[in-house]
Amino acid sequence: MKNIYLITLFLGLSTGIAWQSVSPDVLTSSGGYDESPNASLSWSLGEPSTETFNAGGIILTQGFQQPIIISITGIDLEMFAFLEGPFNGMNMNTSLTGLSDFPLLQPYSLSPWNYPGTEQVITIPAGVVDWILVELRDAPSAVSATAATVIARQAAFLMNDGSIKNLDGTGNQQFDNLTIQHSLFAVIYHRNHLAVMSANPLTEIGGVYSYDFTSPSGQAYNDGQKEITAGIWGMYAGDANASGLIDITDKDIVWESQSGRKGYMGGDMDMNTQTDNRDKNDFWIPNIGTESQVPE
Ligand SMILES: [Ca+2]
Ligand SMILES: [Ca+2]
Repeated sequence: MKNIYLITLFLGLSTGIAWQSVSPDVLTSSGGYDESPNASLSWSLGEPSTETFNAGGIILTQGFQQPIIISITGIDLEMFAFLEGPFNGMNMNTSLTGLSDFPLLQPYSLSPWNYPGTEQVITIPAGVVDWILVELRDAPSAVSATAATVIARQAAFLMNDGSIKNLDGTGNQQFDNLTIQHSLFAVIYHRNHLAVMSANPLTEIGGVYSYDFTSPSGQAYNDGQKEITAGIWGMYAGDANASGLIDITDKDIVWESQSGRKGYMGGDMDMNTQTDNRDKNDFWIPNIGTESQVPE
């Protein structure tokens, strides 16, 4: 009997189906599984637990009470977001990648992100606006998707059309070895814009999880975005020190020390390579007092 089970599972993998069930199941000649809101019951006849198989992230225990704990071996992420600063009414400017100090290594290893990933490229793909940091949270609801529910983080490229791509600039982001128990929520961090979290769970079709932060309204949790043109939403510019709050320190500590200079800097809020009065007047001033709505 065990051979049959293994063959079935391997067939599932080879067809590329994105497994995500973590509910218990019973695989015997006679038995079943049922659940109500407060209890679950599984049963089988004449099968003590005898053996556990482990292959390719799948654990199968044979016999009575056989939990099938299936780790997703890889999911695709297809998301869209805009940044207020570089947004030009249609898409986003890509001026930063022309800088000699545009980083080839992901820039989120510093505080407050402290992300240790080694994402790195040799050349910057065409159409890149900037590096961003994507975080996945696994929770029953948005309000409960706190920092304690983080299951993965990954640096990626934000492209000028708002799409978030892997390091070749064309493919979806991919995450390996995830186990999802509830629903997936995504948080997007950027160096000098306020982070956002999806107001709703990501939508899954055939192993591709999708979310569009740019429209319609209310896509960011707790209305954490700004309408940057009619019917389009983007992340707030002006958080030059990435504190999660746009306030006087962004101007006094960061912008003032960088004003008049060219380069990859937090004070360059519109991301046109130059830190100057336009950054302060057009982005920092209108957004003073705005705070990230990502659950802590
Ligand atoms: Ca700040
Ligand atoms: Ca600027």
